[in-house]
Amino acid sequence: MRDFLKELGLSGVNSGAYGNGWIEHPGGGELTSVSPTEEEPVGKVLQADENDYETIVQAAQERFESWRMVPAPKRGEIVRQLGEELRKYKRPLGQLIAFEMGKILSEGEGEVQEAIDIADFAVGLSRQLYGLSMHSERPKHRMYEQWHPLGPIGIVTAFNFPVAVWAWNAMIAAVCGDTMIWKPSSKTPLSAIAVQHICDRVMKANDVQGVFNLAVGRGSAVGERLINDKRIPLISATGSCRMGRRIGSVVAQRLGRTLLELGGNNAVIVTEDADQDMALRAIVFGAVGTAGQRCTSTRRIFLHKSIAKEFTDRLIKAYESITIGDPLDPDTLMGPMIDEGAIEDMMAALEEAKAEGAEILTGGKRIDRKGFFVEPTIVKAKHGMKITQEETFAPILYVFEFETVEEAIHMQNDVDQGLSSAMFTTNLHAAETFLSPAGSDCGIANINIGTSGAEIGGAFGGEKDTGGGREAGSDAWKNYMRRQTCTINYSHDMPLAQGVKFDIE
Ligand code: UN1
Repeated sequence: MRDFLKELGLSGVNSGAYGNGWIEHPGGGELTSVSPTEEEPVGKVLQADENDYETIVQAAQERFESWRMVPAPKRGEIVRQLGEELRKYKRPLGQLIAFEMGKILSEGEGEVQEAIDIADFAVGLSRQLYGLSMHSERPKHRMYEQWHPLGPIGIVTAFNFPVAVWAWNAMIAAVCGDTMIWKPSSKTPLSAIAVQHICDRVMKANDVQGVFNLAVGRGSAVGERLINDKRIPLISATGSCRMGRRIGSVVAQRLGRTLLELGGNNAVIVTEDADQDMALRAIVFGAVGTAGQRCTSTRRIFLHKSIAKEFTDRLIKAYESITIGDPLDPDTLMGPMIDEGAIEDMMAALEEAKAEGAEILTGGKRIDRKGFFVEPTIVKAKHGMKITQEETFAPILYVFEFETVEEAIHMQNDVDQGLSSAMFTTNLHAAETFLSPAGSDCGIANINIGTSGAEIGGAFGGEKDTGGGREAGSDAWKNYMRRQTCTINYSHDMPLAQGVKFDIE
């Protein structure tokens, strides 16, 4: 067993169910986590069944009754300790993420840093859960709004960010006074269990277990129950558009709230006057980083006609120099994809691209070695090709050409998804057009920065089929609370609003 697994408190067989404490023998069957590099088991997990699910929800409900009455800055103090504990385990947790998910170590550690950053943000936020006060139209009346905790919430996360995306939700929800049930991806359960061990220690020391709970389990035993459960007022989910449509409609039926962070089809526009060195580095990181498995990964680039040939040639050269291999090796820039299915999806997309007349400029093949390795791929495409409208979770980059900035923006927006976008330019007109109401239609729009690697301080999420949710910084905390408008009459009269008269004897 690798040292980092032991350091994180993991063993050969681990409970994947936690409701105010670990459930020792959850009944939902065994799940084996497989390293995409070694194609060997990392460890086993006992999944939650329906009864375990019920225990977990009840624990979260019960803890909510007291947690909501803990002053927010005191909740913040506990989240501060959690941030400290994450700092201590940054290295082994980064290693586990790299080992279980396949992203390179630097990105694995970066992901833990993202969790630490949002913990720090949440600590400050715990003293800033501001409501507005407004002037009443009636004499000696005071009106204000306040924000109260929402309840036990559900957090559904994907394999590609097995720790950070949970943290965006969990740290903010915790200072807001919510308790939570986390359903992580079944492809990365050990990363979730390792984080749960960290939470368990901190919460135990503060005698508030049951704030953070965990349910690794099948969709039928846990996922479907969670989204149908009226006791859970908010479901925050990250995943595919298909999954989001299902969650959105089920939760809407019961008039619950959702926060959806779904697929992206992110593009970079490079104008003729752009700093090409900068653009090149950002595009390679955006398209090849995490083996193209970020929701923010760069999937399309639009190059001005006058620079397209030269820039594409440089890009191909850069792609061919990428070191692919063991994500734990510090020289590696690209690790494996998550599993066999991901490779099949990538190859099917490339076949479709070819059938539509696209040309593969470099890459396109599976690498002949153990593990789920592929070559990062560049495809010359034309606007309107159907495959380029889809999010394939793989390192495929489609290259397009344009003549005017308006045309590039139109093509960029002409897809169903609306998460992240970027323009590389030194031209003020182009930059401001891109950022104007007639510009990018995405939730994230950057100038001279790539599409991936957002900081936690901003609100993160996107429009259209990306689902409309906003997580992490800015005022995303409002998703995790309920707003209450309060009017207080300190006069001795009973005036009605809008001057309505309703006098009784
Ligand atoms: C995701 O891929 O679901 O902006 C999240 C980024 C990261 C988060 C990605 N900070 O690329």
